[in-house]
Amino acid sequence: MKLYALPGATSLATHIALEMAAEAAGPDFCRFEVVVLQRGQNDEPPFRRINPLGTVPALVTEEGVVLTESLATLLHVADKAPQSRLAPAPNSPQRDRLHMLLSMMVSSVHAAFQLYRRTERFAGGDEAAQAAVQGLALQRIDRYLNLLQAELGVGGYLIGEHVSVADLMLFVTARWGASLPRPTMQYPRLWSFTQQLAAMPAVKRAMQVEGIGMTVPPNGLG
Ligand SMILES: N[C@@H](CCC(=O)N[C@@H](CS)C(=O)NCC(=O)O)C(=O)O
Repeated sequence: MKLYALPGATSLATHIALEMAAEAAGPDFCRFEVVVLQRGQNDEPPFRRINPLGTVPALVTEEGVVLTESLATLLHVADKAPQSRLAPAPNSPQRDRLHMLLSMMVSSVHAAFQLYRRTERFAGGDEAAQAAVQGLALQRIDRYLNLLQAELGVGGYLIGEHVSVADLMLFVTARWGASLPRPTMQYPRLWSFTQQLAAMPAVKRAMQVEGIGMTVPPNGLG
């Protein structure tokens, strides 16, 4: 498999999933490669030929199919390595919960971050309009971070006692949130979850390959 990523972008969740899947499945897991694009390279013809939208993640599967959209890439990797327990078994209530939380994060929550961090795409160059959009985006993000924090179970994860791909998406989201006016550190259970994940070897490896730490620029990527 080959994953195209931008440093610290949504693709980080799929990158960590690949690391965790390989860790759990050992030689049974297929070889994978991660191509870390630099900002702007995603708009250039070589990558546009892979994903015409220019967005990451883009995952070339073992079958040679290009999968985009984090929901699809995360579930693909999880299902390739059931030993990793990154996704509960299909047709179980926990799998339904995984779909619900993942879908919320990749659609509503990600969109709210885009409103805040890529405001010019929605409000144009008008500074007053940008400030209004950012204010509304922050309210939405706060609502979702509170909700997701409340969804963390007693074991500290979103689903049961084991890390799932929903947790990986939450980690990426919480990392972005560290640069907000109300940063993730002010959501105590969410921040403790974030630190717990940041300490995992697979997370550290992926972040090292992408050349990132826990500090995030306040705008730009998203
Ligand atoms: N709905 C997509 C969103 C993908 C997306 O917008 N990714 C951002 C990075 S977080 C990106 O590629 N941005 C580059 C751009 O829009 O130019 C998903 O869930 O993967």
